[in-house]
Amino acid sequence: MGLKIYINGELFEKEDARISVYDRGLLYGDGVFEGIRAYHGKIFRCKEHMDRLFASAKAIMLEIPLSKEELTEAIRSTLDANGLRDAYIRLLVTRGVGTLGLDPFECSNPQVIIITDTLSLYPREHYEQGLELVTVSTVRNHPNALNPRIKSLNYLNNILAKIECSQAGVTEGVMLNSDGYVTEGTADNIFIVKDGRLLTPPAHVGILEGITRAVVMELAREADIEALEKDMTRFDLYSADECFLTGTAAEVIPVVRIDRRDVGDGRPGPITLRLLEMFRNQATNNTN
Ligand code: PXG
Repeated sequence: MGLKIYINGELFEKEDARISVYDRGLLYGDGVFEGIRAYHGKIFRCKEHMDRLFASAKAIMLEIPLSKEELTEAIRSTLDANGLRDAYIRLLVTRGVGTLGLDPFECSNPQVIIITDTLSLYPREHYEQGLELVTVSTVRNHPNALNPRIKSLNYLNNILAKIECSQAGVTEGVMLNSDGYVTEGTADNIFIVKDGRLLTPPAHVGILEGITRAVVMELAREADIEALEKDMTRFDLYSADECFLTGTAAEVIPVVRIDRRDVGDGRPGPITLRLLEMFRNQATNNTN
């Protein structure tokens, strides 16, 4: 039996799961989404993902037709229908079918889609050897244009950055904002360690406030590591002792080289590895 996809309360076989070509998610990227993970049958930080989805939807004046509880239940039943316990969950809400015009108020049939699938993990070498990054020339969306805090279905800003990474022969990159401040990776938040302190860019520079990012901040404090949000430039990356990225799929992934400069001694750092271990324990011990 194939994979089952949830669309508006019904389950469809993957091949039969279809959305209209008039859907505004397709026509304009008009919608919001979440990337969530289940570990051992439990949805990791479900409340935080629901809160972020509803905040994104509110920002674009999109009314989600289900409550947070109903959506959570829909995710659970989709996981069950697919017999998945360790999974990647993609939850989308589009504004639905409208006319070809821009006006969102012509349209009132949001489409709720839940895809649950097996997780494609990053190769183990990435964790053991660490990633090489470049800073890309594509500037992160300006918060006054399309705020990166909104997890919208329009990811072209990030995709353009990802193209630059591929062309530079690296897997990930760092995006700066229009003032040159470090924002985040293409789909991950960034952290550095400097003189024993953990630093990450604040929301106002233009980032998606990652759920993994928040968990790592909590874990650092538990481990008595000072953790704070701070504006940083490329200089801060180049002179960092350690660096890592965080995200639902990646968890915590060490960075060892940035723009051809070694980070610290060019190997995954001790605080990075400690936080990765703490994160995995927390995710798999179901204490969230
Ligand atoms: N920044 C951006 C721009 C993101 O898209 C994160 C940070 C990390 O957030 P979380 O909440 O996951 O800690 C994301 C994550 C994927 C994938 O398949 C991930 C994201 C988007 C699209 C694909 O890894 N978002």
